[in-house]
Amino acid sequence: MHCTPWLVAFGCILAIQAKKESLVTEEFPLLMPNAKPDLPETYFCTPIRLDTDLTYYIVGFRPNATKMTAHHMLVYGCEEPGSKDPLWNCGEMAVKQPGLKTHKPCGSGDQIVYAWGMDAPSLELPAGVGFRVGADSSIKYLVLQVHYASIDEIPEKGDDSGVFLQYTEEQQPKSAGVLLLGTGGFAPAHSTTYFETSCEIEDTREIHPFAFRTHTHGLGKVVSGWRVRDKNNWKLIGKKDPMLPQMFYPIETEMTVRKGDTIAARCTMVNNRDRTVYIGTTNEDEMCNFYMMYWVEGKQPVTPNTCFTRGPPTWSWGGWFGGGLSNIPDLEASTL
Ligand code: IYT
Ligand code: CU
Ligand code: CU
Repeated sequence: MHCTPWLVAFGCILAIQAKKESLVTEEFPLLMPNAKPDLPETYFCTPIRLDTDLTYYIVGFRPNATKMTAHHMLVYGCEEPGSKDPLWNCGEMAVKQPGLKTHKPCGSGDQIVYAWGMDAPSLELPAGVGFRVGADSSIKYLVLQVHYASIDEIPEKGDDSGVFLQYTEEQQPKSAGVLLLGTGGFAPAHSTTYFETSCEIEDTREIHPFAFRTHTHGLGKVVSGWRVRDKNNWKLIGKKDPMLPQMFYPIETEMTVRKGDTIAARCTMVNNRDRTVYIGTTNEDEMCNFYMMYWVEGKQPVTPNTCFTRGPPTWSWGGWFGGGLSNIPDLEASTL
């Protein structure tokens, strides 16, 4: 699009703006390769290797989910995949399919770029925002993980659940990224326990959160994520019942996060069991995660992209050896 000098500047800008709105995107199918899980609760992973000479910008995700078959699906960006096989077992709390290797989704450098739970809609990133993958990025592979809830609806030829990646080769001015907050720690038997984490933001750019996702296992009641200014001025980023589909929900409030702010998350867990429940990777354990999807101007996402603490009982938001935060919204952080 070129504008000859006599075109009124305004008209020219409109023309360019119109072109931007009509961004040309392609769709790439990241689908299970006619997978045939033998049992429910199977977690399968399949990789795609990205061209390392070209940079692609993922601007949207369109799920191809066969109802009832998939409980959840995750798309990981990896430096190295867990395996280079077309299909492998990759569940944290999984049934293992004989004949297939078992590996984590990513071998190294992993981050979640999309999450689908029952009835999740497509995820379109804001205008001008893209997940940068391929050459000019640490994401060299994309790995699809499907958690099979049921195998009854899988056709003879196998399952093709997955996601259509909407991408462009046109450079996007803003980069999408995901900040993962998590904790360690444990919940004593018959207790309500707060799993808390927080980190100060060092990046000098303005960070624009636009979606969030929560993840716990069965004991999670409420997960809330906050921006804390001056360690005492709290603003909610997102809050959800983690038993709802664990997908990325849009952030309603327009807000930015900047250097010196603290990002904080709390998982309120109720343990009615007769035993202590620890953070860990099996169904018997727990996890406490708050994912914040954001965009920043420029080519690189924010690093570090994780914020983990020891969690309870030794680490808490307000503790001296914890987050050093005050004016904690105790009730709002633990009720829906
Ligand atoms: C111990 C824990 O909290 N694990 C979480 C978060 C996590 C995700 C990634 C930890 C690491 C990662 O590289 I990606 I280290 C966890 O496993 N969360 C699950 C998985 O991402 C499936 C989830 O559903 O959020
Ligand atoms: Cu699942
Ligand atoms: Cu988990």
